[in-house]
Amino acid sequence: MTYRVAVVGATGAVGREMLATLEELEFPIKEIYAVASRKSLGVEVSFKNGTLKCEDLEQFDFTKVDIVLMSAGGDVSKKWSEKIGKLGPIVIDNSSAWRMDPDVPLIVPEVNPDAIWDCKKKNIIANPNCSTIQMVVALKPLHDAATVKRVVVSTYQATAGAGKEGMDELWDQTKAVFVMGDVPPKKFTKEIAFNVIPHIDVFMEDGQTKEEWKMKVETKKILDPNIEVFATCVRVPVFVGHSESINVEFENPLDEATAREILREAPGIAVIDKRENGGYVSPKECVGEFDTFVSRIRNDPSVQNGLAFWCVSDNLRKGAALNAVQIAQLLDERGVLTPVDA
Ligand code: 2RA
Repeated sequence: MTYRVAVVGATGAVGREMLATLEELEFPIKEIYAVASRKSLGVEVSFKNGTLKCEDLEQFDFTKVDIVLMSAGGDVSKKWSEKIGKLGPIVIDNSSAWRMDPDVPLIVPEVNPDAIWDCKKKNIIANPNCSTIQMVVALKPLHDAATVKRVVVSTYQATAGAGKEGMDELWDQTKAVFVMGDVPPKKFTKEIAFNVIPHIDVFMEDGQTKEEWKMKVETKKILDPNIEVFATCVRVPVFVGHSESINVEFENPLDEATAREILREAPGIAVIDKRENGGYVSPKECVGEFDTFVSRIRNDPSVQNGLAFWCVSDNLRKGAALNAVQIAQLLDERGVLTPVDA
């Protein structure tokens, strides 16, 4: 069984990773199309041993595909996803546009695969925010074992989360320091080179940022509405790979050795946790990897049934493209779609 797939936003950092991930996971493709805004018309993007020429989103005939992997930002998704869904294909959208819509499932395949059938309401599935995905992949097996009550998380988010422009700003400002030049902040609110910025996405009325709010509401929707989450999201001068320091309070006792064993067995997780120099994973080592890495697992005696750990993942892969392609695999495995040659 093979599928006709369109990648919308194919020239962006995540769009390119989506194409690379479809190829690496050998997703069963009958036809593949690269789609982008008119300004990218004709731009070539790599796929397998060749290239695909980008087609214009406004002109593309979506009735000829089964699955649309969409990574073109919230405004484009709001304008297009519902229209495309009505034409027949299932849209897997990487933006925040549909995540909290009650008629749109928000899916991390290791956590809530059964929500896949809810996609039939609008033919849209939302891909969660990158910082939420890696956290819920790690929390899920621990929640099954001891019931998570409350999570306090601080993130260390790479510039790739702000797209190619974010990475370029880090690169240009870093180079400028050595030639005594000046590259003023554009994508970020302060200089990102040799700095950290405790601000991602817009501020909300209560003082939290939208990125912090997303971690809370998305965790509730994906994993359990009873879990309380308090997040502080920080941009750091890293190109790719988000890191998180996660403190969890459980309903029931869970010691660090048991937690380590549970995480070792959990899907999508690799535990690297040696208490010695370098016996943990930093963002540089997770680039291009599919797993979410967990290190520094410790009991937290400052609270009853407390556990702390460090969690690192490639935000362009599991945090975006890989999770989207795994959702497409789930559609295939569960028989949600009728493929073209069925
Ligand atoms: C960021 N979470 O890192 C965003 C990307 N989805 O800015």
